[in-house]
Amino acid sequence: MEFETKLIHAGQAADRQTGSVNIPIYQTSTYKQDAIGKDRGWEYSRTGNPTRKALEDCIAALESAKYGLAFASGLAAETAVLGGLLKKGDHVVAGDDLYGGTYRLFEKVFRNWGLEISYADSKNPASFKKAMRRNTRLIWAETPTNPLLSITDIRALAEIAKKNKALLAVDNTFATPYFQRPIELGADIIVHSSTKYLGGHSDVIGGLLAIKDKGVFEAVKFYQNAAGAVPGPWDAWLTLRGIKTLSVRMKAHENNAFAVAGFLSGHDAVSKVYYPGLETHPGHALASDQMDGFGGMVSFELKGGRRAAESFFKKLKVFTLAESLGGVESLACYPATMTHAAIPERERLKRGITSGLVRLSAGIENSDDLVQDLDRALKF
Ligand code: P1T
Repeated sequence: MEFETKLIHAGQAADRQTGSVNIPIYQTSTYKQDAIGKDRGWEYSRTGNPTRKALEDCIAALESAKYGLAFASGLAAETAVLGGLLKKGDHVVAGDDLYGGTYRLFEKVFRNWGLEISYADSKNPASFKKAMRRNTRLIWAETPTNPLLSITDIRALAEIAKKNKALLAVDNTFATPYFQRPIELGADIIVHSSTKYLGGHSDVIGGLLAIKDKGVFEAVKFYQNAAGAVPGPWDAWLTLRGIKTLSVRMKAHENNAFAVAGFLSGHDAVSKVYYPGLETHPGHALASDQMDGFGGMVSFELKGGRRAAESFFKKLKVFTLAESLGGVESLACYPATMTHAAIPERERLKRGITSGLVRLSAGIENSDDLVQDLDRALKF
């Protein structure tokens, strides 16, 4: 089955009882058992729910994985990977450019649980190799990264992980499986905030995992049931509904991102544009190789720093100043005080998240309206 067809059909056969072409919302917490020890495959909705299962099967198919798991949020999915697979004293190497909430989870939660965590240059596989220790169990990478859109070499990290008997987890939230399927490049675990492009309409919080191997799946599935951060059936259904249009939306997001990145590249008020689709982006060749497109996220640096940013955000009319990304509407974000505020200022600046950095999520509106909005807002 081709990708666009999987979006509509994977995990979503017509309902056996009624023929409903959409998976019903099984809004139930529990299931009748016919006798002691005789259930019909479902016992309690924390453990399993048919609507959630459809979503889990769907993400597995989209990511070329065998197994899928759904969670109440992206961070709940991340927690299940670390909580289900690692124990005190284990070491994680993570890329240094990543969502601020992921950094906070690593630093403020899992470090207290006894995990060792260190960071490597997201752009440089040699830096990951150097950071490996005898007790390294997991490599963690976002690519493209949030918010600087750096590209990490998935094949190279997969090789490093394999040599060291560690697992490679890739956060594929920005690319989505439409543009990138890391398991095909050697990754073991795919992480998604389905709050973003997969859901696609800024109306549901969710997280998904796609997993290659049975043993890894079973450990994380055990954690999912034991810890319990599952999505309700309604949220699972909304996410499935969003996924159906992923291919048409991602093309539109990307077209608009190219228009926006092109406009910003020539602008006097802008000192730097981060978009992997631009030939000037240092990760462009690698992105062209390991991705099928470049996505809908664009970041840029304002020459005028925070004061310019304040004026810029105030003048926007089509872009909305808000956290999150990947919805049909265009959003603009100020990472330093919003999505990456959890990273201490010194660390943030070292990583390139400056007071002039703006992150845009190009929606699927008309590109002329987006460019005109930016043009107006950049007149200081
Ligand atoms: O918000 P949640 O569904 O828990 O997902 C967390 C998460 C994980 N991974 C990446 C790459 C993310 O971007 C996020 C959430 N990010 C934002 C809310 C944001 O505006 O960047």
